[in-house]
Amino acid sequence: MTTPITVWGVGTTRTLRVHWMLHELGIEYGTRRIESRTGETRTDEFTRLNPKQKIPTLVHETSEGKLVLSESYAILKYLRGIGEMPFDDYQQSTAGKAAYDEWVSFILMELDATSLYVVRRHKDLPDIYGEAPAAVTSCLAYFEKMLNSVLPKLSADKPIWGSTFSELDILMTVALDWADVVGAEVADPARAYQNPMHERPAYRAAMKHNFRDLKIQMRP
Ligand SMILES: N[C@@H](CCC(=O)N[C@@H](CS)C(=O)NCC(=O)O)C(=O)O
Repeated sequence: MTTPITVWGVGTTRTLRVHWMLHELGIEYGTRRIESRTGETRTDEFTRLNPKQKIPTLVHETSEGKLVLSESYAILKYLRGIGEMPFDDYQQSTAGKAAYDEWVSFILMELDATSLYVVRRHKDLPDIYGEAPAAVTSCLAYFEKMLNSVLPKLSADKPIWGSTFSELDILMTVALDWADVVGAEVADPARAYQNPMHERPAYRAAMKHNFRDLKIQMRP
């Protein structure tokens, strides 16, 4: 049977975000198991689909045509829009929406792009991105400082935004997983928040799906 949704990409924390959301929503989909740093993102077929040559990439065949979407966060939001994941009153309020934007900017910019991803590039992949020990040290410290600033908002028994699980929990949990991979310190309240997320059946299923039988193991 063919399904209208196909995800290109496995084996990274960014592809995990998308597989996790699809499992949470219980949406059936197909996977093209291409990996980063294998050359598989540079084939003509994939480049026609995503000229950025980046995974994950989502393809959704609908009655209105074919939607091709890259950027894992945009894919999460799109999937939430077509799936069934309820919003509570706070999440629909103006203040709640502003808090959502605040979390997204914080996780993607402060925790991920300016901290963990820099460490990943210059500590674990120096052959591609070059060595930069001073940047690695300062980005690890910056990540810890930024994470510590939100510790009072993290707890073991509730999602980070409103009263229900959302894509923000996927972004935050995967950032914390990523912190472990690159050797950043994750303080106890963040660990307490992360542990129950790891128990979610959709997380566990997505982890298996995303990291099985890889040509290149992500963990250094
Ligand atoms: N901002 C993008 C980043 C995607 C990205 O950088 N993907 C990497 C893997 S984590 C990739 O596809 N690299 C291409 C390659 O290494 O071949 C997202 O969140 O989806």
